[in-house]
Amino acid sequence: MKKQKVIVFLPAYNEEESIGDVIKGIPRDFHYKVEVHVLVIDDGSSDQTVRIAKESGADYVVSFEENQGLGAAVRAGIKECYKRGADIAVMIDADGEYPAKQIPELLEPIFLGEADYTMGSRFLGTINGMKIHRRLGNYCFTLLQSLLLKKWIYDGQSGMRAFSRQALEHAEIIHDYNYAQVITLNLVRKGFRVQEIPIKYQVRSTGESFITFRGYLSTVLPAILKEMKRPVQKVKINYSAHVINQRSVAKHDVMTGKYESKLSAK
Ligand SMILES: Nc1nc2c(ncn2[C@@H]2O[C@H](COP(=O)(O)OP(=O)(O)OP(=O)(O)O)[C@@H](O)[C@H]2O)c(=O)[nH]1
Ligand SMILES: [Mg+2]
Repeated sequence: MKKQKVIVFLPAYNEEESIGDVIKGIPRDFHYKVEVHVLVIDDGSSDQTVRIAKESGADYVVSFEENQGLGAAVRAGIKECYKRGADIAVMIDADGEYPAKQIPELLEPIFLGEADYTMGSRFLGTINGMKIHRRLGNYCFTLLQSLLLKKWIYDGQSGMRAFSRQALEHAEIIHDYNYAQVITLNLVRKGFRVQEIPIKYQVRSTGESFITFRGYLSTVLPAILKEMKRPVQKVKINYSAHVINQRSVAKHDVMTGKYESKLSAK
């Protein structure tokens, strides 16, 4: 059987201090039926992000001439992965907050044919260092998505996600500022199956966050309402497109970091 091509993409804006370690931490060789490539979407960085990304093993870099925003960067990442023939794409922030080594776990429900879209969930896993106002903001925006979708979601703002090829083909991000909420509303309404995987989250120790309360209220909230008003068509999903295993024995303990799965066995 042909290997499945997984492209891991990182949206990055001035992340020279952290992007190297994130790229080096991406598991490349965790299953004999999977090959992993790394793509960086450089959102007009003015620092050494691109040089360090290449030196650390990035296979491809797409650079915007000017900063366009995280929503635009993720949209470009999705498009590029699809164009490059990815069977599955993973996105992970370049700021080192999300555990690249848990990418195989994020992929597992897709390889088992149980999900088309997965999100690493900080609130199902462990959180180190998130400030209280950020925590409350996350709860509110996650609750809003749950109510709109009539489906319980634990972490709607995660910076670590995976998409089947069909999800890549159909995902729409309707604004440039952010993607986190509108893409989930879009994919779930189209019938894609979402699953959340517990992850270990560590708040950034370098660089700068672009999240502002005002940005969320003035841009994200109207975009959520706009997305919900758009009519979307259900997609006929191929549930077994990426199946490479029988049901695995995934056992993950976020406290000890121990993980056992048939997928991680070579
Ligand atoms: N700051 C910023 N980051 C961007 C932009 N475009 C892409 N990114 C990248 O998007 C990812 C998430 O950005 P963060 O600022 O960390 O956003 P966040 O993780 O939701 O917020 P924090 O919890 O404060 O870290 C990082 O990898 C950034 O480098 C942009 O226009 N501004
Ligand atoms: Mg971050």
